[in-house]
Amino acid sequence: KKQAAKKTIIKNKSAEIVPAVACTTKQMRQAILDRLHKSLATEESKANNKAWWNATCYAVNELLFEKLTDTQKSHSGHDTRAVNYLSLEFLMGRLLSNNLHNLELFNVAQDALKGLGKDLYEICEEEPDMALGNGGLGRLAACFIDSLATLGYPAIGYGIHYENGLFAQSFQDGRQIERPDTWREYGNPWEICRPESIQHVPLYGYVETVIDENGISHKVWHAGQKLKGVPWDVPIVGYGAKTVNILRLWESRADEAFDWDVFNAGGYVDAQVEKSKAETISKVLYPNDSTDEGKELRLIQQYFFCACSVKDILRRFRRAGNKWPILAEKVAIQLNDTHPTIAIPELMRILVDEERLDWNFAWSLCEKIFSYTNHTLLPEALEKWSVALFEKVLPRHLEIIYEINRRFLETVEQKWPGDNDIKAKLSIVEEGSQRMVRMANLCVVTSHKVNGVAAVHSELVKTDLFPEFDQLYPTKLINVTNGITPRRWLKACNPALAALYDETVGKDWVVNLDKLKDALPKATDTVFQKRFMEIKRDNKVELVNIIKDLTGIEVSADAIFDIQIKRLHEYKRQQLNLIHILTLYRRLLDNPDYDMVPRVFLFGAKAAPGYHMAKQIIYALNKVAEKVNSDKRIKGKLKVVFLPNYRVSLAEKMFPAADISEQISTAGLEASGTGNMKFALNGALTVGTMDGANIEMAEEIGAEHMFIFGLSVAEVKELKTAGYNPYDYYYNNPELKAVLDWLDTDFFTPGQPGALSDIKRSLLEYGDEYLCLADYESYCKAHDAIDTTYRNKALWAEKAIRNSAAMGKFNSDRSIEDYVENVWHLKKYPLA
Ligand code: B1H
Repeated sequence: KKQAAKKTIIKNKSAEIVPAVACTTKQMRQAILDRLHKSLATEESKANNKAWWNATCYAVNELLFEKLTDTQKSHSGHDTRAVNYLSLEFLMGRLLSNNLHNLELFNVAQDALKGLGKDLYEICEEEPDMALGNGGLGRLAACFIDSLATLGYPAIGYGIHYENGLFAQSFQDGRQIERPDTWREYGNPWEICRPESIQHVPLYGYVETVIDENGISHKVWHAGQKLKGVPWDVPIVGYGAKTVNILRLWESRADEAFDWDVFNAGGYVDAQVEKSKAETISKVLYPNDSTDEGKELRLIQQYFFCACSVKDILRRFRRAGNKWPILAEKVAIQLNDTHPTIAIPELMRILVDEERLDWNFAWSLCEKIFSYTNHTLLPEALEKWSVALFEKVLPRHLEIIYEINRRFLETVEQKWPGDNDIKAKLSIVEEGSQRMVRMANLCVVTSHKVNGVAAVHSELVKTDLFPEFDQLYPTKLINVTNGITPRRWLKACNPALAALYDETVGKDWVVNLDKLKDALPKATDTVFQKRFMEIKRDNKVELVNIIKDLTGIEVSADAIFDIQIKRLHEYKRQQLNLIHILTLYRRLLDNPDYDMVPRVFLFGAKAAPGYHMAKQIIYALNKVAEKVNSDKRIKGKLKVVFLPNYRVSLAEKMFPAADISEQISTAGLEASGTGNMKFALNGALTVGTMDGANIEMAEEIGAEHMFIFGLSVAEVKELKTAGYNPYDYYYNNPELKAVLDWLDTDFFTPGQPGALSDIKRSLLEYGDEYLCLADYESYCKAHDAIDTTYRNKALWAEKAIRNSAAMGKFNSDRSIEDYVENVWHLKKYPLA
């Protein structure tokens, strides 16, 4: 079904804009037609929107490829220091609208297509999301490479060219169904294959000790299998197009040269089998957000892309004619969580075994090159790989890890002589019935900087996760608060609000988000308030149409749009939102005249396919939605909508239409959150706990303009230490007891009593690990305050403006400048 994509057409201001790349409407129009005719072999009368989309992308490419080449020439000409951002995830979303905005050619393309009888917004809807990530961690990587290019820093993103990105979600009788995401089944105009930069990656096999002609021994790894890594480059256009960097994604293929025997000696069928085995390595993105599966294929994925990337980095270094002593002057490698940790022993292996450098020298280079970002404290997310698996897949890397650990434990011995408990705790290798390699420990030991992603999280990394490491290396653990790119998350997704800001504070806010503060004095200006809230209402009307298209559900734009969009996880507490919704529903049923501002609760979330409770929560929300939405007694005061297949492109339509942003994780568990920032920037008010970046948002906005509730990090700790008993809350709060008991009936699942009982059990019998019941009352009160505040239109508008205008700190350009100053030490090289 086609989604309504009609945006308020912004008055064409192209006359005032000096585009980064010279292109008139006429030229753009001709370029699109040329591509339609000459690249796609079709014509206006036959072309469907997909063809128009392709033609437009090709036309854009013609403009940006030149900048890409110029950037690469400039970077290699200056032999620049670059950051290599290694990440298993890049959640890019769509690129056409973003690239046009960053080239400052959006209006030009809009006019050009209009002249051809086409609507650019509709054309953009044709683009499949590049969903090569799960959630916040992957989207952060995408925002960061946008900022790196915008700021003019030499940077390469390295990742995997998954054939299937994050699964597509649909619902069947309220339950999540997963289907493969075939985003590039019919080709992808944005990627360039680079066969000239193919890499070969060994796996399995054994290690031999070899004595060289000088009588010195070294190790040689004889692989049992080899993969071929084929790079696909996606251009990353900085705003203003002064820099076009690349995202390099590796696709795995069989290495026919290595498997020559199989491929030739009559093993035709065996050869095909080997080939498809090799291709499985980059076949699919693991759909877990914040849990670790410990599967062999996943370790191989990690090694495959790290090995390709490290070799590619060294190839560029050598090509520049450089010598090893300056490797760390030219190369910075950022590890996006522990997933690319294996790059560390891989670089050591190349330097020591292949380049025959002295261990100490190689190690001193690694210490300067690597830095690591921690994104979570959840124990189930901290990666560990069994020694046995390592031994089988990466035997030489295991030896190298042992040697790194042996030397590290000597340092520990010096600091804490004779303390074996500390040694056991800090050791990279965990002893036990199954010996395990602790990837985070390897990262901390090696990296010169380790950062958390929001102030409170970074503090907890120091005090709770790595306290001894903090004593051992007092300047290593730092904070870099996350941010979001204002290009995608305001300029492109909310053109009307962007235009209002252009007019109010000047166009500079796009690259200097602090400028929004200049709009603060207008927060109490009735004319400005009216315009701000009219834009919000228009965005809500657009979302109303999308909701109708996607679900058939009718909602009113006059209701409060209360939105929770993020991965489904118990620590994010969608179930707390659920029991509050049930509370309102009960109040309405008990008293049909119950006075509340009509409210639409919107959800978007994917559950990891193997995460039972998360799937139950989706099911419950869908079942409650069915019942609530069709209940005439409550006169439309309450609606619940779970939009299927939440992804970046859907997010772009939801953030601008939100009145309330739900950021309700148990304090201490959401490392940062970044959706929280996107909501506020687009003028939503937050109902949230003092967790992650919410805390810093409260500092910027003023907590009095948010709906803060619940236990603090310290209070959570106290309660857990004292012994938490959810039944205390259950028996003491009749409303809470009633809604939980409701879940045991068949009210929401007629004929199937108990179908939702799992959720009640998790909140009572299983101990309510995430303290939903402890925060329930305070959460309900926060929602009552939302209702009261919303009735005061001027007050609400003032707060909405204050939230948006105070988001300056949370732009990813600031995050990147923090990394540059404290971790990477890069210089800018924008094109003239
Ligand atoms: C975040 C992850 C994550 N933290 C393991 N950890 C994964 C862990 O596939 N895996 O195995 C995938 C993802 N993701 C998120 O990072 C945090 O929960 C957010 O709070 C934070 O905003 C985001 C970016 O820093």
